[in-house]
Amino acid sequence: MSKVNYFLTEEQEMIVDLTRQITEEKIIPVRAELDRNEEFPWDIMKDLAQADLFALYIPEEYGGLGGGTMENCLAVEQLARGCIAVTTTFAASALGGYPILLFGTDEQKQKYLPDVAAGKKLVAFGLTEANAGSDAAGIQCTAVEDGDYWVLNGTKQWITSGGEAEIYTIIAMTDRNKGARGATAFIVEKGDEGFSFGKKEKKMGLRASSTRELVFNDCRIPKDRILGRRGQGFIIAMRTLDLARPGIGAIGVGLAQAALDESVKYARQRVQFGQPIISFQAIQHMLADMATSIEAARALVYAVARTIDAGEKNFSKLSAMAKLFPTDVAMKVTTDAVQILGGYGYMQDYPVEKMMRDAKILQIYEGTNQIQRNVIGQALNKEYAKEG
Ligand code: COS
Repeated sequence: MSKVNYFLTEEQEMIVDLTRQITEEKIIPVRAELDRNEEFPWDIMKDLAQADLFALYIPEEYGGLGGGTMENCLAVEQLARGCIAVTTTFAASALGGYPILLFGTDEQKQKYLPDVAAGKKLVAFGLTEANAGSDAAGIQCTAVEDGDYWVLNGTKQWITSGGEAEIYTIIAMTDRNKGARGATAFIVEKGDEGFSFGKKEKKMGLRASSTRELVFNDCRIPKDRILGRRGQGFIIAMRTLDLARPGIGAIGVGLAQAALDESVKYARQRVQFGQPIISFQAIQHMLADMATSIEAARALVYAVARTIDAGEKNFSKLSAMAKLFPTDVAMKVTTDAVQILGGYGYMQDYPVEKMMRDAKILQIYEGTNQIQRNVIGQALNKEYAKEG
């Protein structure tokens, strides 16, 4: 098979091989059942922990492997070829861990990251609320100082791995009248007084991942659980999302690739009008567009991931592009895959039905694709203003 040479290092090739193997042996055989039963993939999380994959993005001094965005993208791309509900559960722990990694004190990193790296504890990221989705600065959950404690009140909605994770990075308002500058980030632990979980959501796709409400009812946490400075919470959330979004793009690439693989296999063996349907130009052109857009998406994700790892500080626009394009590609490609498989594609007997249901979330979570376009558009406006 002719492949683009992305000049991966030996270590990166090993990550691809390892995650590919886990996908084939552990994820693909159970994905339909996990989806049907809406079952949290604990067994697979244990396999990923055993393979040291939770350690990928964490620095060595905190028990990690010291990998970067590129390594993370390579891993999730391969896992996403199997099931993006499983992959999202894995990736959400990195999303939850980034605020600690980026803004935690050395003590906080020592306390939390080794268990996260070992896969003993999952982390969840809590920003979204019922009335604050795209408008992330509109959160209403509050945190008030009370002696040696912070007291949290309010709810967070649609939190990935809610109830299953042990550690939660939460953004709450400490100064309501200051808007985005009035938010602060905190670490909350499962079992903290006044912290409980709401109902598990029923979803169109991504059904093996747990999506729940977090409820803070006079939740008291020690003062030293603040992340960064008071008022820095919105920036922490934005920087976290900037770092995580290329990973969502990589999940889109993996999912789209899996849908293309199924489509080519099917088109080669499905006979209509006396010949395999791949011999019809209508099908060939669809497959050609699918393959070309996937390769373009992959190249973009890898290029942005490498730019981030090379130390670029100002990457919000690039990161938004690396989320936007591949996830739109994933929606289009999985929809076309169902079309190529026709009636069979619409049935649960083939995996493309789940792939199309799952793909939709990629255009919504970690910032809708409309928000990504806003981020890109606003960055362009600023950049060209600077150039005069
Ligand atoms: N990195 C660092 N700082 C950032 C930033 C970033 N990526 N994005 C914004 N900021 C800063 C701005 O510079 C501004 O700082 P000053 O007050 O010092 O000027 C402040 O944060 C507020 O920025 P802005 O006015 O652009 O905020 P908005 O309320 O307009 O919101 C969007 C900006 C829409 C981009 C933001 O709310 C967003 O990303 N929404 C989507 C949220 C999301 O992804 N949710 C998914 C759920 S989490 S899985």
